[in-house]
Amino acid sequence: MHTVYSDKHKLRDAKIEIHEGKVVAPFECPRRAEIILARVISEQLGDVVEPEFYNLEPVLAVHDAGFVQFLETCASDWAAAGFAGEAIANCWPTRTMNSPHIPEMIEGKVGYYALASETTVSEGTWEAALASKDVALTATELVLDGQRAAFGLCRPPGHHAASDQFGGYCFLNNAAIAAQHALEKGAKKVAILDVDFHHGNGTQQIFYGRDDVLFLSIHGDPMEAFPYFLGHADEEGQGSGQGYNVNYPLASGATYEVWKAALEQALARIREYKADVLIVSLGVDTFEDDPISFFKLESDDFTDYGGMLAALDLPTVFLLEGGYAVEQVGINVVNVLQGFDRAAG
Ligand code: OKP
Ligand code: ZN
Repeated sequence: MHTVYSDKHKLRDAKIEIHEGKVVAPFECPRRAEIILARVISEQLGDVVEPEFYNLEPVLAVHDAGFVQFLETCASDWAAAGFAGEAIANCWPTRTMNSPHIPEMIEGKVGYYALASETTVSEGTWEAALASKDVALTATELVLDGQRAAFGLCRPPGHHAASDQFGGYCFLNNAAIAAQHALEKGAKKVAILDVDFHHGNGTQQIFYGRDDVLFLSIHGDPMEAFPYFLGHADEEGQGSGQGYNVNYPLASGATYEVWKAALEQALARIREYKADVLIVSLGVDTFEDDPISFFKLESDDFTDYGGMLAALDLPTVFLLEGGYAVEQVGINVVNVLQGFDRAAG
């Protein structure tokens, strides 16, 4: 299958992340994409192509205009305020402070639009996020134009980004933008299967009230894992979206056997839904050696489930999300794609 890749991911190169009370080098770093690209090439997965350029229209179809404007100028507004470091949320509207007013001061704005504080908005982040959505849209377009599958090597990732919130290393929700684009291009039903270790809270929130996008996520139980405040099994959608949101939270230490049982249920639900297109939020932080996650998948397991995804027999768009065991991230991502390609014939 083709891989869509842009060098512009390198513009997302934050210097800090707050992790376990320490300032660390971000887990979500440019090297991740370099290693995955190198593996795509060395394994001859298929052609590597540049993304087409898309404007903000597909972004604004799922994200709030004020949020988008905020992201665009956040890093420069922060610098203009005289702050020397990277833009970071220090305080935000909590359960006891829910005034609708949006602060004017950049520090307050960052808090308003943040859902977590580990992720900074650094110079170049916005340009990289824009390129990442171009990668996602171009991969989607390849599949809508008749390719069996395509891989969008997105960086930064997207699945934590909600309609008006960033965080969890995510700014624009690439999978949501891609799904909405597929609908606008004539698909009637899109399934988004999120296999990243973390719950795709942003994607869930964006489509929670809708039945034209089925969202399914297999992830670390939010009682124990980020993003903590969404991703429970009792979140099933609302209104006409009731029944179109499906969460499979799994406890710490889940082996491939446990994880695969959840995947089988998810695949059965996708079959029943009769989707026109499948979008896979492909995070490989389910890997046993991932530094911030607690599942136990081994490298060969990724090949195995890639084959299971192919058996759905749907046009399939793979979009990169997480995976932080940097030395193995290329092997694990490409294993999924090769497993898919081999089974798809
Ligand atoms: C992004 B993606 C762990 C805190 C986790 C953020 C994780 C974001 C993951 N102690 N902080 O879903 O891979
Ligand atoms: Zn993740």
